[in-house]
Amino acid sequence: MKSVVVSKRIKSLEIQGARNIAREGLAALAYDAKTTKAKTLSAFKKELKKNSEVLAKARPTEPALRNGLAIVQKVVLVENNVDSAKEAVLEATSQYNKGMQKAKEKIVDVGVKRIKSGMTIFTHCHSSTVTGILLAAKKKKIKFNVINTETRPRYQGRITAKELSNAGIPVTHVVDSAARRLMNDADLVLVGADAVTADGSLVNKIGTSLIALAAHEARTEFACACETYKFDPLTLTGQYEPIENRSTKEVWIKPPKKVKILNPAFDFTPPEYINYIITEEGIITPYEAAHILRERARW
Ligand code: RUB
Repeated sequence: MKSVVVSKRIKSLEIQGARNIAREGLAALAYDAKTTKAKTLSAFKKELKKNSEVLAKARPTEPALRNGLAIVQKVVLVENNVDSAKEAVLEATSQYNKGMQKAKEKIVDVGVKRIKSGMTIFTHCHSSTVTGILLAAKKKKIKFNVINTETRPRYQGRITAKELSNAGIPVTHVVDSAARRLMNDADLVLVGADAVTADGSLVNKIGTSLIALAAHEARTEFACACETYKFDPLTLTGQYEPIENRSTKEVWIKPPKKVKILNPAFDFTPPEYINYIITEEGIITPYEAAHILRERARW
């Protein structure tokens, strides 16, 4: 079952970042639907539900994937045989992935206008949306520097540093705790998102909220690049965004017996620390998230 294999690759961070997780997760769901041995519609739906649950559980803080999985579950409801249900799954997953790709392209178009020659951009973790904007700015011959954090405990910052520096962008790589020390050197903090909640909070890699605090104190602009696909409709109905706690071994393999380790993967940055969110619908304030979520009530 590809969904099981891909969910393991997502859990281990071999596939990381909200967009990649959503894209690969939905592609696996589509593959399993296409190659199913289910003979009846109810067996097909049961298998689809099980695969969706396996994928959704791989990383609980990923509404971009969850929203896509929910759409797929919904479209099969009206189908009355296995073949048409298969077609519906393939069509819905492909539309969703195409939509996310288009959204990223629009975000890059908008975001690139925020990068000016001479600027220093501070980023955290690895967001393909953020690197997409920075690579596009480089292509436009805009000369800027990047400061990026290593992103403990899994060092996704190294992916960012390699990607940007391979493209010829000057990168200064720092430990996470150097953020406040360097904030006065930055003109803009630009991070990605795993989720945006109905109250306008940003859920992103652990440490993002500390960086936002430092940016706020230094009067450095703090922005997030995020498709509205990552806005979480469950938070509109009162649910809290779940925060994934990862294996403590990522932090310390053999800690002393009495030391308790916690390894939350994400944190909440409140809207008052976010200047704007770059979405495929243009630049919005975080407070507009609830409005956009209400418009997306079909989810
Ligand atoms: C990645 C992370 C990224 C967002 C956005 O965390 O926090 O900033 O997922 O990424 P992890 P993208 O490495 O734990 O998945 O813009 O690529 O969707």
